[in-house]
Amino acid sequence: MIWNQSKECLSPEHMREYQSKMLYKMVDYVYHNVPFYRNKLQEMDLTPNDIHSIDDIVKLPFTIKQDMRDNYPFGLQAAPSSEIIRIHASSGTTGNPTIVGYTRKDVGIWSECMSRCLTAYGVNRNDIFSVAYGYGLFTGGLGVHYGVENLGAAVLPASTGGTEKHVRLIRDLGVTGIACTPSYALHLAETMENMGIRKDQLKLRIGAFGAEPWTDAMRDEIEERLGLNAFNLYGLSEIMGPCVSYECECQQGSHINWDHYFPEIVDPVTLEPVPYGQPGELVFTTLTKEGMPLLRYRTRDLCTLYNEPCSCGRTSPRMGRLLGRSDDMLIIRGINVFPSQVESVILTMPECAPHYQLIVDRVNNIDTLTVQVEVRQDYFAQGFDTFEPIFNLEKQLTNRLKSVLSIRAKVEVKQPGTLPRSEGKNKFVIDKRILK
Ligand code: DLL
Repeated sequence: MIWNQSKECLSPEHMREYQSKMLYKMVDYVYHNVPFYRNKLQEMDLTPNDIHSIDDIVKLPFTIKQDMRDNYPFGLQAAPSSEIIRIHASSGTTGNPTIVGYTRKDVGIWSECMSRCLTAYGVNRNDIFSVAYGYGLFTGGLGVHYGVENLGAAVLPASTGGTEKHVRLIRDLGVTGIACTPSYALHLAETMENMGIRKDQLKLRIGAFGAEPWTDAMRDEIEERLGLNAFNLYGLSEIMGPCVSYECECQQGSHINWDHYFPEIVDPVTLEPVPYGQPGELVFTTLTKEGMPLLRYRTRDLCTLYNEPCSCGRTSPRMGRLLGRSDDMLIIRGINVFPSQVESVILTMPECAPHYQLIVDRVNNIDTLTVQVEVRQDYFAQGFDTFEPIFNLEKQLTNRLKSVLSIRAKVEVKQPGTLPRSEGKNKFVIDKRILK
């Protein structure tokens, strides 16, 4: 089944015409409504009239996360605040989070695109669909929720946590679909097994997984343990949230909703365009967004785009699995964490030396973060070699990190001189999660 045949299967020629028209409109819109873009375009001696077709996108300036930080909170917003009906936030590299405001039309398009994803997975009005992404500032929960409602299936807004209760509800209500991070799906499977519940007691048949990297081996394991078909769901808050791309039944990459989010691949160093079939950094331009439209937003996600026809009939290009990132962002329990955020917290603590290390691991399918940091020599000499001050320091740091990162980290304060020092490229992060 296809949710929106006229858009998802539009011939590439007609889609080009449509995208060309929308790109002109979008550039005109930001030129007149976002001083940041007007200045950038003027610096490059560009006006909306220089946009004649979608190919002219390469003339436009890039946008990066730092631009949002510099224009915090609403500097990149194009719509007047009276038109904004929803605000989400995600982590920035340090300090300020990225704020994204949505108009009513944006939320409608988001739901439409999300319904396209769900339909491609095989979800229909008879399904009971559990959304186990976090509800709140994160776009996962509400984003998928609205798509399920728009499609007409029944949504169970389970959110995260309370896993045993959730497993019981999945069994008792006959829940047929679920959306969560792939690692949470494995945690759910484990909890279910520990509760003595077998997968043949459940009616689960479809899973929509994303928000963090996963592999085909994880797909096989989730499908085997939960007894469902697992599909990829990709998105990012800056562009919209979950719904930017989705797998169809062919599972040969994820179809991009390119009538709304126009993709390009560029070389992350030279920023030159990279052709289909070759890896590089994924860049999106929003073609229809009103709240916070973005031109050529550098996602930092590395992947390859394919445009060979897909036997499902959809004509959109597909993105392969993510190959990594061109920055140092970590995704821990589905939450974006930058080592620089940890550093900024450590630097506020006079007792701590600027020597630290992040250790990321996965225990029982749940990501863990340990932050090791050295105490300063002078504090060490003045009593910070005994249990109590160290314990209090660890507690204080844990709380500060929690409020900045939104996840709990285990803090270990170490003696001066015990953590490895950089040799050339600093290795602050040890990621032990093996994604095979
Ligand atoms: O993670 C939105 C989302 C929610 C997507 C639920 C899918 C499902 P952010 O918090 O802004 O938004 O994080 C975006 O997460 O740039 C990728 O690095 C990573 N990511 C998202 N989906 C996938 C995926 C949401 N399917 C960042 N596979 C992106 C691998 C993913 N990584």
